[in-house]
Amino acid sequence: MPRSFSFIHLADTHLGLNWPVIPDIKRVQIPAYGKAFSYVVEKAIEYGVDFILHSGDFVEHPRPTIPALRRAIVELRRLKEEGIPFIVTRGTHDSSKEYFEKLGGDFLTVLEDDGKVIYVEYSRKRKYYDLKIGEDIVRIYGLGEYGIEQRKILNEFLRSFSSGNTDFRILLIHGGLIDRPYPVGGVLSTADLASLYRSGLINYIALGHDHQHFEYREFGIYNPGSTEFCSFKEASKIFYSFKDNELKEEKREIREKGFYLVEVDNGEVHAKFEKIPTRKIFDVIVRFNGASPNEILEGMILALERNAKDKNVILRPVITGSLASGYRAYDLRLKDIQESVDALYVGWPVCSLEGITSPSTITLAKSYEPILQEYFKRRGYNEESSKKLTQLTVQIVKGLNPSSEDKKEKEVRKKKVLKLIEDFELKEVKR
Ligand SMILES: [Mn+2]
Repeated sequence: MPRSFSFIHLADTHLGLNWPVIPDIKRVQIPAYGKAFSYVVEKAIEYGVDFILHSGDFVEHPRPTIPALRRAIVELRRLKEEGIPFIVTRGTHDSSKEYFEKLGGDFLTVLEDDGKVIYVEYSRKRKYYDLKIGEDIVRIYGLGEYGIEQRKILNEFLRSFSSGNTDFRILLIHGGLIDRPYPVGGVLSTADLASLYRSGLINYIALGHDHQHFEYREFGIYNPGSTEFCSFKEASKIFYSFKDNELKEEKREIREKGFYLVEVDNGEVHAKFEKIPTRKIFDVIVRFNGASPNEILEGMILALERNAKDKNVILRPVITGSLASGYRAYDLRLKDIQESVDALYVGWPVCSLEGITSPSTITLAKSYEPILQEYFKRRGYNEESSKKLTQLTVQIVKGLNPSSEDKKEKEVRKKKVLKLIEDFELKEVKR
């Protein structure tokens, strides 16, 4: 029976990511990811945990950029000095998909060579690692990312499974679950993992990959999520309605980032989710009812202003509900909405209005015709030639954008476009 030990479980640090991209070198977002990782390292030292587990996506790029490299080296050195082992498995972002770049291993191998991490992974020589803590042996298995092969690999792993003379067993997996509300390319189900726990083979399942935090304590499944926000998909959501010039908050879903602080006491797991101070990211969602573009502009500005009191927030306007009849989606003043408030970053507004389908290629082409004509005129072509060139351009765009995915039809369309270009009388176009 194991006595007591403690560890931290984190995942998806994505060191080196720069989201959102702000075209200003002073406001580059790469340090936000480094700070989040640094915070967890700080906590590990403060709590004096016995080890740290990372379930993959340590870095954003398989060949990390300089800031990511420096951050990784600095923080891992601190852990080394404190004698806290850092055990990691491979995520989607940690190794290259390019055939020849696989030669010589990935970035985690580089860190392993330098003694900075313990890299456990089923496909490698080091499939697991045994940590001796007092009288206990804690075994940590790694099962990195395998995409659609994940189930096959899990089964292989189980066939060759041996618990040895160990007291506590942990499995690191980088993969999503298909029965989650928003599955992120997962093939395993909660039931697959629950059986590992119930049979007593594994005592703690340390997941990574799904950036949204979730857990199934009764099955020993823990997914801390990413340590910083990596896209608007992960944002907190604030819902408003706008009616008779009045903005009313309906509800809010706040999402926070964090890691697990786990204490094991006589074999019993006590996992606590601890928050990380991150940037604040909000989807500002306003529901309109038959509103004009001006009313939508007004309502969206009000909602954004309420959330931009702190100038350091990242906001995305989301327009829902319905538009007054006679208006189209492109009548909305999206640019004005985006530029209405002073925030760290405001994303391009998202419209999901009822009864409005995205404009078809034909209407899109129509709205581009005057712009194209003007362009050709400015390049010195006469009125009639500008019209001809515009027509040709629009026909090419339409021709190359078939609504059908049928291969044969695509081929026919391609041939038609080529003929169109061939038949075009260049001689008739005059400057
Ligand atoms: Mn990830």
